Amino acid sequence: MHRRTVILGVAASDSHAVANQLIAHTLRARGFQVVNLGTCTTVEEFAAAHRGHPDAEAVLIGSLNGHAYEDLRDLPAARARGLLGCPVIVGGNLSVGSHKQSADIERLYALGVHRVLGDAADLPAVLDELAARTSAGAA
Ligand code: B12
Repeated sequence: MHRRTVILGVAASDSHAVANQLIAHTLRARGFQVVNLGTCTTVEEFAAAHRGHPDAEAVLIGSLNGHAYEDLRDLPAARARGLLGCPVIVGGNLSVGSHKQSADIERLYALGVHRVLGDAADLPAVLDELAARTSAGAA
């Protein structure tokens, strides 16, 4: 039976582990194979994990310390090298400070992130939507 796979981790400068563990637990309980790279994961490490699991539906990257943009700056270069060809979903507390601006989100999309989410509870629905879109494209 085909097991749905996702790659999960926390951005390179970030050591916040709680949401990461909860997300892994929740998705495993829903039947996903979760390749969890844990905290302080570089774009290069996400790309290596995707090479090892090319069937992964998405790469899920958490960031809480406010430095998501800086940590993901290598994403366009990785894509230009043909790496990380699956959807990348980023979530958490994505910029420094309590006042969030739409520009903080827009610059993540400009790096090539597919979805930016505030709440990990939205992940299952978003993964289902992306999977449905992929299989509709393949049909
Ligand atoms: C616990 C904690 C720590 C612990 C972490 C311990 C550990 N091993 O995890 C310690 C003390 C180490 C720590 C350190 C730091 N922390 Co801290 N920390 C927190 C705290 C209190 C709770 C975080 C937490 O675990 N929440 C529980 C989880 C379940 O909730 P959550 O993380 O918010 O996740 C939700 C969403 O964000 C989202 N989400 C999270 N990840 C993902 C991933 C994906 C893929 C998706 C889709 C969604 C998603 O879904 C979750 C459920 O809704 C928060 C404040 C707060 N109350 O949130 C500050 C906070 C995150 N920390 C903060 C800061 C600044 C730091 C430090 C830089 C402090 C310092 N000067 O050293 C360091 C950073 C270290 C580093 N290199 O990253 C700030 C970030 C500010 C910002 N972004 O502007 C916060 C918000 C505190 C604050 N108000 O200032 N921290």
